[in-house]
Amino acid sequence: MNKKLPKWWPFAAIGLVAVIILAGALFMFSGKEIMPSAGGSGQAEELEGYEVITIQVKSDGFYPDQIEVKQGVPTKINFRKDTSLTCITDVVSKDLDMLKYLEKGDNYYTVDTTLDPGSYSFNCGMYMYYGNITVI
Ligand SMILES: [Cu+2]
Repeated sequence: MNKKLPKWWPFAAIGLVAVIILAGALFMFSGKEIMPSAGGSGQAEELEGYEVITIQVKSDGFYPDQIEVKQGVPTKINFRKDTSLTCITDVVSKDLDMLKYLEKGDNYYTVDTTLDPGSYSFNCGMYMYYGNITVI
């Protein structure tokens, strides 16, 4: 009990704890990355009763970049982002007054059912890639 520990003991203990925490953090981080795209945002989206149109967000734009939405039909657009290797971090639409940050995975945008028929354009936050929603 009274046996003296070496002077450096507290530092060794702190170092050991730091290593354990770091290893734990790394493990959790990699675990998250490995997990098969669990949606990213986590929260389950209510899709019941909605028409869902998926637009893939890729490194070189939106696929497809032209979609049609029927007026009055509850519709959600899923901006599906399967890669981080794209500069498209958000979708912007002046026409729709929309600004949406894109998480990795599914990103649902609910279309206003009262939109007038017509053409509504959207683009990436950098105004590099464009797409169009036609309400019919
Ligand atoms: Cu860009």
